[in-house]
Formats: sequence, structure tokens, C-alpha cells
Amino acid sequence: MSNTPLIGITGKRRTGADLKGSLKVMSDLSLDVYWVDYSQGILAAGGLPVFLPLGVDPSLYVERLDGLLMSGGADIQPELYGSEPAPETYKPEPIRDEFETALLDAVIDLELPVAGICRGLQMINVYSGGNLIQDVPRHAVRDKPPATEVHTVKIMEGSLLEKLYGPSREVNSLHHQSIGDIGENLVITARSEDGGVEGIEHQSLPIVAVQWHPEMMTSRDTDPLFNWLVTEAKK
Ligand SMILES: [Mn+2]
Repeated sequence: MSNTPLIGITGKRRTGADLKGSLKVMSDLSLDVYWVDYSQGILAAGGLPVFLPLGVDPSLYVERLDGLLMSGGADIQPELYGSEPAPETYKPEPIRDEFETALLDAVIDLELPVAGICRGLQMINVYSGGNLIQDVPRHAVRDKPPATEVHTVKIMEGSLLEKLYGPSREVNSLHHQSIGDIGENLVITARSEDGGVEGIEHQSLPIVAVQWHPEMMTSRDTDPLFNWLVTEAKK
């Protein structure tokens, strides 16, 4: 068990009031939460998932981690990529933006492998100096189960994502924002038919991210992104 790679998973902050059935006297208390499909994907790939609570100095975690999964969630504060908040942008979670920025500082320092999903992809891009399109309603499919494959992504020849997924893939789409300008040292390696960015990777570091949600698809337990992360984390 000792050589099972330890994979950190990021999550979001909520309050007791957000949790159905919680005691009313606990309404104002905080919860850090994540969707179990992320940890199940890591487990199925042979990794040991560990949730990273917010509000801790991330540099204290990274020495013990072998890899990082940056999960989906709230919109990133537009100020972090030099934009005014558009009316369509949802309420941000500044505590999470701050935590994940420091976390990326720390994991990049150690060259740990990073997989990003949805907000994770967007966070990696914003961290790298890129920006976001604040609303892409066509990709925010909210009236179908999350596993539903609703559009195709075309994957760039010779990219890491192509090695993982092949030249194209049918994917789900639950995001309402997407990448605008790409950040430094990142390459766009997957796009939807309308040109939207669906996958990115780093030119020299083990960082890869997708805009869709592999953890919510029926292929979760054999998904190449989770397998890549756990395999890289063993190195
Ligand atoms: Mn999409």
C-alpha cells in the first residue's frame, strides 16, 4: 500500500444552510465538500484519494502528495484575469481561488502531475495568465443527466490528450464558462465543434486538463485522465 500514489482533490466551501437536513443551529457553520465521483475515479485508477480542506497553507500538503486533481466548481473571480464580472457570472468563492492559486504555486515548484477538470482547467489557465469567456450557454447543459454525451471534441494530433483519448471523443458538457485567451506555456489540444476550448496541456510540465467531466461519465472507472494522473504520480 505504501507505494499507492496519494492524490489530492480540491473542493468547495458551503454552509450548513446549504445541506438539506442539517440542524438549523448549524446553518452558519462551514462545510468543505467534493463530489465522490472524483475520488472513485482516482481509486479505480489505483490511486489513494485525499480531500484537501480549504483554508490550510497548501505548501504544507504538497510534500506529501504525489499528484493533484483540480475539480469543478464555482466561477473564478473575473478580477483575477483582468475582467469586470459579467452579469452571467455566478457568485465566486474567493477562499477557493486563493487556496488553489497557492496550491498551484506549490505543486508546480515540485513538478507534481496535475489533472484539471472543468473549473480545474479554467483555474490552470487563469493561473497561467490566460482569461475566460464568462458565459457560453450552449455548453451549460442542465436538462440532461450529467453522464449524457452532448457534443464531440476534436483532439489535436500528437498531443498527450490524443494519446489518452484518440482523435475525438463524445463528452458531457456542464460548464457555462470557457477559456478565452490561453495562458503562458499552455497549449490548446482539444476543441468542440464550435471552436470552444475543451482540453489544454502544459508544454513542459505534467499538467493536463479537460473542460468536460470524465468522472461523471459511465466510462469513469477506466477513464484515461485518471489513469494518466495515477501513473504519473508513481514516477
Ligand atoms: Mn463543452
